[in-house]
Amino acid sequence: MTDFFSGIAPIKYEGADSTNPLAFRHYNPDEVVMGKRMEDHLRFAIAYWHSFAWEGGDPFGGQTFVRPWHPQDQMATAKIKADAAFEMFDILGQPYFCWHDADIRPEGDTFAESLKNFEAIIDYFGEKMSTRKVKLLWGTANMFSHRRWMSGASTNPDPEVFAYSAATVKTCMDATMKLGGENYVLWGGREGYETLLNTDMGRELDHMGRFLNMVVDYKHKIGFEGQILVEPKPQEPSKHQYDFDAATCYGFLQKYGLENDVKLNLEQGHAILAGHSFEHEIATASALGVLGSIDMNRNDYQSGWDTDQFPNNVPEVALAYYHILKDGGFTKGGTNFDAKLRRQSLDADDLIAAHVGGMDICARGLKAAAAMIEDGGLDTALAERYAGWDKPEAQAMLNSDLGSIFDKVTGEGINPAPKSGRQEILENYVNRFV
Ligand code: 3MF
Ligand code: MG
Repeated sequence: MTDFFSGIAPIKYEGADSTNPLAFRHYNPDEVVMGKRMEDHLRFAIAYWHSFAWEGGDPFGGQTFVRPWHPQDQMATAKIKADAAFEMFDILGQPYFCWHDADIRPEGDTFAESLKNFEAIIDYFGEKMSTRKVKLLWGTANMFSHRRWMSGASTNPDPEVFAYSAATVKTCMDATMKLGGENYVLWGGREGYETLLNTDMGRELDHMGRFLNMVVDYKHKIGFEGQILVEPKPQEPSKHQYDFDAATCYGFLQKYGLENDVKLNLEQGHAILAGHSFEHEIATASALGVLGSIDMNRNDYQSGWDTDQFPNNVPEVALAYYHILKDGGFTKGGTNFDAKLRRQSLDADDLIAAHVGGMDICARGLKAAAAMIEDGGLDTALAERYAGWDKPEAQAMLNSDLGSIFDKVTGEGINPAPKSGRQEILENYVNRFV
């Protein structure tokens, strides 16, 4: 037991009229939305790195947070950190959490020492999970913070770093499986480059493709039934990252024969950095059959970097869940809060309130998305817009050729009349629900 969250009771649903800052006003886990409990739709997860490992630093200044688990370079404090984390899970009651190896264990002087620390904490987690409902949404390896990864992990010019990466991912997949994790994620923060003057891009892409194939082979070897997910992001920390966005990742997966074995973990802030909306990335992955899971946060629209703030924009979140529900909803994936406090938000109740607000925003978005689907207005508009394609002669055209189509256009004097796209009418429609 720590006393970090002392005085904060488990968060309850009190309804939309509640003025209690530490109550849910929209997230009601048992409420049924489109035939499924809200908790089972949203599948919330807490990210260990932002909530417990990050110390409040930015490029201009170091630590602002003072926590009972600091300094984080000792096994004793790693256990205090785990105690506090599970105390927060008990308060919020979210069904999942996620970690990187480096978030949960102190780095050792050797690979073997880091692994020993890691395995001890995984066992400690296992004990805590055995008496609770909280589960692991995904595990991942941090292959971007330590200086050994500065030139990449699987794309590093040094084969010894490739080897260290492979060994690291093996241990993280083993630990994810041991804890019953439902996904394994790879985000390549330094799988990219700073300058082409020192980079053989084709070789690096081939190594990354080979590495991911080894990950999939290992998944089958150990019988891991979770999804393997890659997480697109266009830049930061690398100037150019190979997994730029959903469409780029799909092309990569196809080239290396992985499109049926690997799906995507999409993040709101990364979509914005790539110049897309979040719903664009979700709809792209859905159209390509690779929507896996989401990292929920938001980026500041002025600053142009990855601010990882908690979500607070219902219309944006509603459109994201609209496309997730249209895809059939999460199976193994979920909503991971890859979001951090502002560095001035020092207190334990800031951390709780941030998650309470984020969960409520997502619940409101989900309810709005479900209401739009149940109303069917957008489906009707789409059906009307594409109705011409339901005609047999339109379908037959797709199986014909340019010459025959030319004969038809000239023979029948085809002269298409432009029709309104009705964008403002549809935007007004969405605003009725959000
Ligand atoms: C970086 C991220 C990462 C990934 C994480 C798991 C540190 O912008 O979003 O968080 O989510 O590495 O893939
Ligand atoms: Mg993320």
